[in-house]
Amino acid sequence: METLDLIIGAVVLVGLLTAGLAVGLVRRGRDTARRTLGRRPGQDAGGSGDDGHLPGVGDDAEVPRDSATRTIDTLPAPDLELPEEPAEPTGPARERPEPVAGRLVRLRERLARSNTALGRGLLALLSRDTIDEATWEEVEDTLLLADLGVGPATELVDRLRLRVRTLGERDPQRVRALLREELLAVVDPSMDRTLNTSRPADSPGHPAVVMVVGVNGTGKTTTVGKLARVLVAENKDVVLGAADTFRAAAADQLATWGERVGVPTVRSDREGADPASVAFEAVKVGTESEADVVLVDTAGRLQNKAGLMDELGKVKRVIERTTPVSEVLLVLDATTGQNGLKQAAVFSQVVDVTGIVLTKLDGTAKGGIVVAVQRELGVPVKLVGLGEGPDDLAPFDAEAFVDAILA
Ligand SMILES: Nc1nc2c(ncn2[C@@H]2O[C@H](COP(=O)(O)OP(=O)(O)OP(=O)(O)O)[C@@H](O)[C@H]2O)c(=O)[nH]1
Ligand SMILES: [Mg+2]
Repeated sequence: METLDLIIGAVVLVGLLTAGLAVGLVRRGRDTARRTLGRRPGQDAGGSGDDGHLPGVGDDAEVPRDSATRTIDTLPAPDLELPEEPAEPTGPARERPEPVAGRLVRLRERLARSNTALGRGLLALLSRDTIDEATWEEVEDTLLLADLGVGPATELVDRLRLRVRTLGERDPQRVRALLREELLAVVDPSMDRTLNTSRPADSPGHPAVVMVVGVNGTGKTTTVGKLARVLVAENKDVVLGAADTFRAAAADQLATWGERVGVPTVRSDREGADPASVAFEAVKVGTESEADVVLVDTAGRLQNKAGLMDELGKVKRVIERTTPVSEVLLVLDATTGQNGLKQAAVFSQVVDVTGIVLTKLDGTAKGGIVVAVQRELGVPVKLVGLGEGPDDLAPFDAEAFVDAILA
């Protein structure tokens, strides 16, 4: 009897030990699987309570170990190629400018915000049951209010009159299509709006030079900064020239734009230095460093200050002792309306403007100025400023512009 008791006791003990071992193995395996699957890149492989899962019913707390079973010295060295130490950053972190391609969408949104009133107004007038003389006058007034200018407004009204008369059925779709066509014609999609920033073929070894001119506060420096970013996004090497030597702050403002995208700024350390020599030096630095483009910012000046306008002419002539100027961009503030046109004409006489940059188009419903200024100068609008943000500059596109107005 005693022997039997002993045998039964031994069997029960062995049974319990086996069951305990089996349960322990299953749990361990489950925990290992969770740790492996649940780990996110960069997460601690030890799963020290931060491995993305909460303990469930039946999970044991891990028994803390007071000493490591293996030290780092006893672990075999992994056979890995370590990446080289990154170089110490020397300046402020470089920004990555937005690619130019996606900007058109934003152009449309920003323009639409302030210019749809024009489109809606015109569509409403042209969709009236009867269009009489008074209606046509209203159409013309709407165009003039949007700064289209007298010439283009009269021309557009005449064309619309003719076409509406022969249109027959005036359903909204047809009226819209007709208006789109006629607006597009006055904005002129045939103008070449390419910005010439390629190294000049007729001046080998030299960078393209872009001069930026205009009256005070129109957005010249901002435009140079934004344009530098556009060019950097296109992988071009850029040098900035701070030929606004009136105030040291002007060169600082420009240099800050440059630093953000790793572009050097050539400047004078003396306030009131000769802007032409700064521009000359910038082109020299650009040539020596084999840059693609040199952007020259100039001081704001009123078109009726003869001395200052002469100085601007000199800046251009001095640059051209080295290499031709590829582009002279006149920056106009769209909110100043017809006033800007008078300035534009005088600047054009002095420096032969090749393209217009219309800034602050985000803050005005007077988008018609695009048409007026192109007519006045015979020079295309090449870029538009649509805000104070660093990438709020977009290439102008006639179709996108008209579509934004009629949005
Ligand atoms: N909303 C808006 N503001 C702009 C735009 N472009 C420039 N600005 C603002 O206009 C102001 C003047 O810009 P600047 O670039 O300093 O003008 P500037 O022509 O260099 O001025 P001066 O050198 O003093 O003649 C700044 O506050 C800019 O942020 C634009 O497209 N939209
Ligand atoms: Mg400036």
